[in-house]
Amino acid sequence: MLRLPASVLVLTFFLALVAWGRNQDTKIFSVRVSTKDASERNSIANAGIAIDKVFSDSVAFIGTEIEIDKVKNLGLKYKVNNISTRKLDFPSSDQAFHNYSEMIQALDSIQNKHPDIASRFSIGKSLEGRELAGIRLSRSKKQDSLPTAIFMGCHHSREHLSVEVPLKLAEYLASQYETDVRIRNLLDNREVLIVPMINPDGAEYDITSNDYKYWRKNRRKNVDGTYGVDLNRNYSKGFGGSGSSNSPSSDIFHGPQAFSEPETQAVRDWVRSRKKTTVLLSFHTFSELVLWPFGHTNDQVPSQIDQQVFETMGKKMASWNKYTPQKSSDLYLASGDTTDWAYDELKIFAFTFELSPDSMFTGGFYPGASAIEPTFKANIEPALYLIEKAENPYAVLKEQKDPLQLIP
Ligand code: 0X9
Ligand code: ZN
Repeated sequence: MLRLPASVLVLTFFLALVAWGRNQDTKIFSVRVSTKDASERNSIANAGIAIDKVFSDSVAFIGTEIEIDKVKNLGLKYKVNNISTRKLDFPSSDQAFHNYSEMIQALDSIQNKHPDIASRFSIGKSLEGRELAGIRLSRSKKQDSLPTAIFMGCHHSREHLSVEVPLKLAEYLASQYETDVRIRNLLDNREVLIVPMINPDGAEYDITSNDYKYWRKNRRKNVDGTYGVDLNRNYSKGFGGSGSSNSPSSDIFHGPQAFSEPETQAVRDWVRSRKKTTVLLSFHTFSELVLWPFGHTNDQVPSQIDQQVFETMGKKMASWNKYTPQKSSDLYLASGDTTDWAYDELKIFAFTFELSPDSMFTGGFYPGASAIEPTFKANIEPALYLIEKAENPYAVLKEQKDPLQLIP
């Protein structure tokens, strides 16, 4: 029989207890921490906490007693509100949201109704074996012959609204093709690829009981018995740097190495293979922000022209959805996200949108079904703009030269 030293057994027991606690009766708190500046915000992110909302004088996040202890140790002032008793019910009150199988059915239905322009595809499988399904919208049958725009949702499981917006975008584009000249023109001359649920295992887990679980990561079983890797910390650019954690129990655990997860591997291989991709949008919630790279460093992207393209496109899109446009790192540093990788490796103009609501006091991750339609509507024009500009994102710099501001 294998004999282990007592200290190892005690440690194992302790870790198992932490893991069990985190996954069973863990109390969940909404926490508001006073912060003076970006460096205090970064110290919180560097403690392994996933910041959900940045205010001028504070930040807010959802966490457990573990995260509250971390804030205590940083010596920052904070207020907590226990939200674990709040009952929320995805199946009844939030029925309009799509669970995994409903999302698949919705994609099938778009394809069945519009076979000439819509076709389903898969970019791979999640850790638990769910198909990572997408829909391709284009009049052209020939793959990789037209400028391509990519939209993704739900890297973070509790951000269910980030599934609905790209799904509705797919339905909208397909249904308007016959009647709307602008949409027809776009789909005749572009490929639009939409994968609404990058993290289906986490999304399903978040709704497995009648209480939402505030689950963010995927469902990887980590070496210490805790669950989950933060998929938006698992890409390679800046992997393991500021605003990510090497502690498996952290909500911003980056995983054992870059692209350790099947979901991020699938995104990587798929995006790499679609050589005509020039623009990409990864939907998240919440805070109402339009973000662009870099997020892992305060440095600008190396090309000043590209930086101007990001800023011009970001601000233009924000003029329609009324979100706040900013470089990701101005919010807080976070390393290993989708957009830093996509821009760095493939020079794709990649954006993150933090959708509605604007704060946790107006619904946070669970704003209710009434948020779906207005949030989608606010983001139609930004999405069409991205698709339009996929042909040559650099052209936005010429259009910008409008000293009399005649262009609306
Ligand atoms: O932290 C994230 O992954 C994103 N926010 S969320 O609340 N949806 O988790 C923001 C990523 C943008 N990147 C940086 N802020 N650096
Ligand atoms: Zn997110």
